[in-house]
Amino acid sequence: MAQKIGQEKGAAAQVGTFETETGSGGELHQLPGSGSPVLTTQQGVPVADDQNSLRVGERGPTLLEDFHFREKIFHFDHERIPERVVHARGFGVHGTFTLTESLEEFTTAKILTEVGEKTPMFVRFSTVAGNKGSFDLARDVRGFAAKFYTKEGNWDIVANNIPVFFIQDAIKFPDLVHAAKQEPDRGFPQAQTAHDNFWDFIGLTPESMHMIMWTMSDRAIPRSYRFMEGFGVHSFRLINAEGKAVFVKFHFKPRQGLQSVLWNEAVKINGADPDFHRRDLWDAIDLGSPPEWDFGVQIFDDDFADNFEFDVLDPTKIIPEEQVPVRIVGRFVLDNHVDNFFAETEQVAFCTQNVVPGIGFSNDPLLQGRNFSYLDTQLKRLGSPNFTHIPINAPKGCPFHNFQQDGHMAMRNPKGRVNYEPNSWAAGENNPRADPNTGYRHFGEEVNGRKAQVRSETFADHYSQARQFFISQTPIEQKHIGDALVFELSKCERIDIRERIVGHLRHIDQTLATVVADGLGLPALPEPVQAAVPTRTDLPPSPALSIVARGPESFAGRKLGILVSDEAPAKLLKALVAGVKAAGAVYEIIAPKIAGATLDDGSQVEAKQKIDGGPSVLYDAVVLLLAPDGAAQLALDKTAKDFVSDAYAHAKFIGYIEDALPLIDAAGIGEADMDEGLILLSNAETVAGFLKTCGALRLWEREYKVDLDAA
Ligand code: HDD
Repeated sequence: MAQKIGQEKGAAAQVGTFETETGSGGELHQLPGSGSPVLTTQQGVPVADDQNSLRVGERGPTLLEDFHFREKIFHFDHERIPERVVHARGFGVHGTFTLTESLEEFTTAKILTEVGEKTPMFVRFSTVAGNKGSFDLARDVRGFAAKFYTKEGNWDIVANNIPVFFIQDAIKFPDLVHAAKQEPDRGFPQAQTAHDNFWDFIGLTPESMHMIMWTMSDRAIPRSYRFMEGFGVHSFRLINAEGKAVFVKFHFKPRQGLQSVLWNEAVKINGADPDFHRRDLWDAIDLGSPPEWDFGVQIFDDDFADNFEFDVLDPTKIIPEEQVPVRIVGRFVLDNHVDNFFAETEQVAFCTQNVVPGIGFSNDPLLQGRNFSYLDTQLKRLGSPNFTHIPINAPKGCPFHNFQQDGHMAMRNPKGRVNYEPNSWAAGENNPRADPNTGYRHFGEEVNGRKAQVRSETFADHYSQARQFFISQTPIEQKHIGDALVFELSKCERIDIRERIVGHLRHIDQTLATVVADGLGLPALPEPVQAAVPTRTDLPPSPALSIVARGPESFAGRKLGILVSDEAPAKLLKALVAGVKAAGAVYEIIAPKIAGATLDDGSQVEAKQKIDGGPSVLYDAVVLLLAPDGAAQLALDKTAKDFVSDAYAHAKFIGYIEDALPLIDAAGIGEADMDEGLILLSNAETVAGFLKTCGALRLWEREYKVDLDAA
């Protein structure tokens, strides 16, 4: 109902109309001539003074009577809600899913059978261990939780960017998370697993070894959310119209390709831009190149499951794509910012139990436990069973009716007399009924057995797939895994904790175990820990598991950093900018001063970053366009030297002109270090060649050399 407010202010207030969130109309008084509404209390009372509280005399005490002051402070005091116990730091974005191939043979779910149908969706990316205010580039698993607002209800795939998990049974989740997060006495370290408690738990939990290979790999330091895969991890069920079920694993594959950063780079990015990942996604959407993913499924039947080398209910195992190919059946694009971070990113509530007809669960003990935990945690976090009334959590693609009522903050309240079923009141909008035909049906799987707290023997092999992952990596990726283990374990104070991990590595790969033992300076190679079953050495490498082997072939979606000085060559910069655009990439200008630079043709170029605010770790490749004076000056500047030496050490491609050589030299890159990754730019042709080479993203051979130089 529209109501008149503010009329009592007489001629001073103009009246307009507005829509409130609940859809009821109202009238809004505007401040004359300002185009803005008048500030009001939550009760709608117009406020005359928002700068001074009510007091006695000019210097006297504040009065309790000031209801505006009290309401404002009261509300502010309660602005925070508990952060998520894990995945606290997240970034949400809206998008659309489109089905390209029907899975009607396997499922009745409309989202997976109606080709061309567009389903709105919301994704929240996250890190796991760090608190809400931590940094984006922690070495960590990334959450990739997706909510699809389908015509048959909300479907959540609460995915990660890694296809396996640390533990096999949900009962161990609190221990895992306690061990991974800050140590309880000191409250640090923040957002990292490089500490005794984590590695102690891991060393005593051999089932985590496969996951450890992934978290110590480059997967745990992605270059951007845009360059990550997503995995539903568990085997789920698809159920068709005849009630028959198959197993399914869900995959999201970035159309931009996969990419990660180096650990040394991650450490520096966290200082230079703690919001690196969220800014990257925000900018990509703003610049009109929203990221897209292919949506794929691995479908397999019970026969396959019975004959597969491992248990398909074990969440520490994958099914190699070479064995069951990922069938691409859809695509999604993430192309819309949230309007309000709190309302959407913070308040979104994912639950693994949110499935739609035609999609069901397997008996994976981790999934079964998750189905309890997610619903439960939302009550704590959002404060009411009515969290489903919050717009980001409410179904969008379909009507919804039930007799659930009351509770804190109930925004949707049934009308009329009937609030139970069965009832003999007249049929109608407020009297919903279950539908045996289209309603959700659980898959009628036969189950029998003895009640017991047991772990199936089919879950006992903890090393074979860890080994398979390791041997599937390119040599540089294997080196990164070794480096990461040495780094993390070097942060552990207890030698026995370090040694126990090496004892596990001995079941995975002897060279890896030796390299890590050597990196830790252990006096001798520790004995292998006792294994339940011997490692299988017959599993072939799975090329799908490597990032580098599947690297992109173009520079599209990547970012070039161009360092310029006054008198830099305008013609070359123009060619670079055109080339970058043609490659579907973006660039940023970095200059000694934020005002930018005056080029050799007298034109002015604006800078996005001042040199110390735009270190080279923020870019995929860099160019040095410097005039002799500029190069000489920057050769004396520590941050400019770091810009070049870091780009070099991080194996990036560096374009330069002759006049920039003094800076390169000052950065410690002598003539003998000039490799094919340093590319001389002189004209449009060399610029085009440089950008083509940048498509390889890194000159990995250089990393070995840099590491040897450092040793
Ligand atoms: Fe979880 C959040 C992913 C195991 C309990 N989890 C959470 C989020 C993601 C995952 C992406 C963030 C959702 C968001 O952005 O709001 N979790 C996983 C994956 C797992 C997994 C892929 C293993 C395959 N989780 C797991 C277990 C339990 C939980 C075994 C408990 C038994 N997870 C939670 C939680 C969280 C959560 C405590 C914290 C906030 C929330 O749920 O909404 O309930």
